[in-house]
Amino acid sequence: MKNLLLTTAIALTFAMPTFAAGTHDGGHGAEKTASHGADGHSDNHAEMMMIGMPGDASKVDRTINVTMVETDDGKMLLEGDEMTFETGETIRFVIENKGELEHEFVLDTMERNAAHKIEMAKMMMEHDDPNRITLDAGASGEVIWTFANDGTFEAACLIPGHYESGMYRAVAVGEHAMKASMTMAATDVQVAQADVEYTKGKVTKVDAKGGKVTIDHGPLLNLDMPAMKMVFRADEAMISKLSEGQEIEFVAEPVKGRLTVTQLK
Ligand SMILES: [Cu+2]
Repeated sequence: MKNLLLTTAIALTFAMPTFAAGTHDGGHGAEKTASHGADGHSDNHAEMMMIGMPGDASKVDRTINVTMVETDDGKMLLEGDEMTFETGETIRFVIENKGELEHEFVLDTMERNAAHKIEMAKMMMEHDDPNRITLDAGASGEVIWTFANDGTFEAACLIPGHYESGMYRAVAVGEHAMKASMTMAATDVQVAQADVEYTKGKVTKVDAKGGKVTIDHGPLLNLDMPAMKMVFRADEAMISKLSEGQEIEFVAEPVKGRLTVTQLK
């Protein structure tokens, strides 16, 4: 009887981890595909993207001009020509950064841009993918892209805080062109109407001279950022109310491209 119990126990011990591992792998694998698929760290990877593939410079159908700008009221924009394309069209995007900050131009699905935005905020990842170009202030560059599939895509800057400042544009390919502009309009309204939510956090460092404060915080819903520890800007008046170890509830917003603590309670 003792032996039988022992055997059963061993059988269970072996069975359980195998089952658990199987479930974990499946879930994790799927998640990885969703959030890391857009990395396209190799050209092969990029060729399989929903939005299309790097284009052939000798087969460019049209040129689209894009200007990266920062406005006086704190917005950042990708200005320029309408981005409505035919399926299969190869476009030369000529991009000029007229702002004072570094910006990037990424072509991808909205889902992948959203996933990447979170990764960028967490790790400040540097990217070098064919669907992406990073431009210093005053610099210009090109992305040549062939749009392979019908659908609603997005051109965006995923540098933390920039997307939230308005740095994204709808890219409509094929029959979905009309739908795309309608969806984007609806998204804008949603963002504008969202109530400002206070986030809980703990101040871990105050740099009064630099106008910076490090906060270990919960999810920032208005910025679509997960819980993490990061540096925010704060003006003199705000800094004077903050001290190391303090538990706070705060609101952070992009101000001139920098995430800034704007409200506190
Ligand atoms: Cu930007």
